[in-house]
Formats: sequence, C-alpha cells, structure tokens
Amino acid sequence: MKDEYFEKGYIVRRGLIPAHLITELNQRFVDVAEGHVAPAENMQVVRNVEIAKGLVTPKTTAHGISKMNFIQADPVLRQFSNYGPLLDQVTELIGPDLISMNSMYLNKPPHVDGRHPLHQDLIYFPFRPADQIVGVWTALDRTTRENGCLVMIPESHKGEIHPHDYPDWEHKNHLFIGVKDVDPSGRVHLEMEPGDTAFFHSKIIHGSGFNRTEGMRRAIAVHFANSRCEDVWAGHHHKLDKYSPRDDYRLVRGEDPNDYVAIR
Ligand SMILES: O=C(O)CCC(=O)C(=O)O
Repeated sequence: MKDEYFEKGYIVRRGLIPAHLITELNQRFVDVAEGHVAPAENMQVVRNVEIAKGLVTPKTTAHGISKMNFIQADPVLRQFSNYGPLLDQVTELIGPDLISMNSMYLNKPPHVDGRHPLHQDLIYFPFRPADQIVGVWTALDRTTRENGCLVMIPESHKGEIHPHDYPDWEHKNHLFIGVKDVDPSGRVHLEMEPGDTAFFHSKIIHGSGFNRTEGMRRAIAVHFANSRCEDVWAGHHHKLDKYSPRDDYRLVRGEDPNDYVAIR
C-alpha cells in the first residue's frame, strides 16, 4: 500500500467505512443542517454561495450546504476520524503518532456551481515534511463523473507547491481556491461507492467537478499529520479568512511530543 501511495500520490481502499456508520454520519448532517441539533462549538456550517445569495432555492436546507468544517467537535461526526481501521491505514502511511485536523463534511448540492478547483491541501497546513500529512476522503454516496467525484493528477505530489488563488469563475465558494497554472489533461476521476476511501498526499493536485444530478453528493474528509512534524508557522495562529487549522487539532493515536494539540 505504502509504495503505491508514494508513487502515485493516492490510493483507494474499497468498502473501508461500514454502512451503519455512513447512515449515522448522514443523519447527523441532516439533523445539524435542519436545526434539529445545534452545531458543536467551533463547527462552521457553510452554504453554497449561489444559495446564500438567494440565486437558487434548495429543495431542503441540507441541500444548500456545501461544507461543515471542524466536524470533530461533534460527538457523532467525530467517529469518522477515530475509526480504528481508518487509523490503521493512516499509521501504515505516516506512522503511529497522529494528529487529525481539517475535518469536513462535504456536500455538493445540485443546480449550483459546486466545483472544487484543482488545488494542493498543503497550503492549509503548517506541518512539514509534506510526506507526513495525508488526506482521507470517504464517499457517502455513490460518486461518479456525473455528480462531481474526486479528481486527482497522479504523481503531481512529486512537484512543487504552486501559487493558489480564487478561480476566474462567476460563483466563488468560500476558500475554494485553486492552482493557477495547471494542465488538467492527465487527471483521473475516482468513481467510488459509499464507504470507499481515498488516501492522498498533501501535495497532490486534486479537485472535483459539477454535480449534474438531482441529488446531493456527500462525502466526509479529514487530514492527519505525524505529530513529530515541524511547525513551520512557528506556532502562529495563521488564519485564512475565518479558518485556522489549529482550531481543529486532535490527538487520535500515539503521542504528541510537541504539544501541538495543547496550543490550539
Ligand atoms: O469533495 C470535494 O469535492 C473535494 C474536496 C477537496 O478537494 C478538499 O476538500 O480538499
């Protein structure tokens, strides 16, 4: 697994997350989105920009949400980043001392521009080396080219970090920034079934397309860093708009010798 991951920059494990956990996660998303359960402190619930501007009316409130950030604050959604078989795979890739961060429930509503421009996740994280950070993304619906599945450019993690900015699109979703100078021709579409899980390198160039169906395209994601990484932001509470990855650090396995979680 590790050799393939470092060669291509990603790997997919089929059926890793069981159906009962997927049902619980999706129900919790609806409960929070529809106001039956209050969002946990620190969680951010973000609507798609066209819906927030009133240009499109969603079928339900949940249909209008593009993202929930820092979902580990919620006791039900937190089960994802604590799930043992998932942490076993992450341990195999980056080692046994693991901080989780940047946890998200990702929805791609129908009838709006929910594209995620091609980008590299390392721009959001203070930890180095980049090889010691992995993104984990699980499909909660069947994800296809038609509903905007994940897209990867294999081996792009072997290159540099590129400049990022908002794309030149009419509707720009909050923090959906991308690489300016990328050739997308070699991209691969990762079509996945619910429970299938992609593990991807923090420098790989990836994104996703339009949802051209009538349904939501739901997924859940979290990133992990080896807690022995260096903090190249030197402890500063670096913020991208209202977003700071430190607000979401948790120790999920092993030790935290640098006390990264304590200083969040
Ligand atoms: O779920 C998606 O559509 C893309 C998510 C992604 O690339 C990210 O959050 O870094």
